[in-house]
Amino acid sequence: MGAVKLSGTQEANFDGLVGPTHNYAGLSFGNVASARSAERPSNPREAVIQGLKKMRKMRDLGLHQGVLPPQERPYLPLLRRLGFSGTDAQILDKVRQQSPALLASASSASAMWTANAATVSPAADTGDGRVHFTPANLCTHLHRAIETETTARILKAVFPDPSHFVHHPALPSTPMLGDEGAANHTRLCADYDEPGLELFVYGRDADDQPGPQRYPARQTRTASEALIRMHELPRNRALLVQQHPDAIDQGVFHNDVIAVGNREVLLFHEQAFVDSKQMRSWISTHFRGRRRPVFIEVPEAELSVRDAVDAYLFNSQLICTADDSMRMIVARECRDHPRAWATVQKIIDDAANPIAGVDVLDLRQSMNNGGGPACLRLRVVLSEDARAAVSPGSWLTSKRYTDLLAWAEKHYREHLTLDDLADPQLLEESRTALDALTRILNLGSIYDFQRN
Ligand code: SUG
Repeated sequence: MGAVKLSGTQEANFDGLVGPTHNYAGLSFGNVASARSAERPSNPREAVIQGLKKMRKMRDLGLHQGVLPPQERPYLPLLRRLGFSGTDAQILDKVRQQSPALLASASSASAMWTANAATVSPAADTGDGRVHFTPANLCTHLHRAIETETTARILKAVFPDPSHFVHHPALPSTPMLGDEGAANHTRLCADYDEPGLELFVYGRDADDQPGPQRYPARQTRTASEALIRMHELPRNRALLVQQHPDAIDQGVFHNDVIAVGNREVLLFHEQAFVDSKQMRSWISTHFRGRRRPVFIEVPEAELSVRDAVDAYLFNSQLICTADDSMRMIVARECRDHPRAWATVQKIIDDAANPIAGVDVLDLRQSMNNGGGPACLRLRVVLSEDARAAVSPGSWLTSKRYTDLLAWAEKHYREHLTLDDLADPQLLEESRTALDALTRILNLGSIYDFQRN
């Protein structure tokens, strides 16, 4: 871990640690990997270690890397609220018998995909010069909707200083305001400390607009419009873009499965948006600063949407390195896919864009649920002062990396099936693990079981 840290205003990544109940329950209709993996046994320990190695790699590349904790699962407060009563063990037994689907929803480790935790607008873009956070309501799926309250609490603990950070409440949890956070939000800028353009991608408008026929569109235009107002973004610096309904119907359940932006670069598939021509022209007109926008549009004839969904090429992270160039961080599935890998090579070889290299990560445990490199991280652009205002225990240091590896080895199982979710011992193990984690990350009592 010797790389020089990037200084000045930079993008930091906050990755979600995989929770001890990581499993494959097939909960996400419209996410083809989730359906394909349903009921397969998982390996939570391998999953959390794969995520930690990813964070370490980012840190080795000189990036500022933070850690967000997993959530308490199975989530007993949900089950009690739905009328199950008795001791924790009795509740788990009842729900296993009466509604295995509810047990699965209450047990998902889905909070690991922190690209869905919140929408974040950097200080340079907002009316009051502070970083704005709005936790996503994730209201299309129960297992995700139950993340919001704890996520809000965690974000406030990690970004506590009101002179730098503003925390909005999540949007009301109703289909009209479906909000899935940063997975449908991209920022382009000439330099991170300058005002940027924020793109808000939605899958659904008013009911009379043509939308996807097969799979749900999770992000609504009405939600994105509210975020623009709440984050005090000037209207000439925020654009609403409609995701292509056909892409959603082919398994593009979030825009980050088909497009990714970093600094001046927007890498996207030809069929990502309803009208990419109009989007490109708006960006070119409104972009300010010492660089020009760079569009990398991958045609369907080169890589189909289906290929993109299989290989997760667009779910790569694009990161800036100390020499001002960029690298792509891709999942192993991308290298294993000949057409996707050819596209990656082409992008790297093309001198018209600043992407100069690629790193490959093994994230198979998360990928099996549709979570690639970009899903696992929440990007937060921070000045040096704002970085100093982040709760110090949330940064990945060499020591914390070693502590977290040892913690995972100690507390996580290597084999988990859906039948195991009702095991009271698993609940106990998870709580013990999370309690120890809040001490490693120095976050105080953020979980319901610690507070009650
Ligand atoms: O919401 N999968 C997640 C994957 C989220 C990926 N995030 C981004 N693209 N930013 C989802 O569909 C699967 C859980 C299961 O089936 O067990 C799941 O929730």
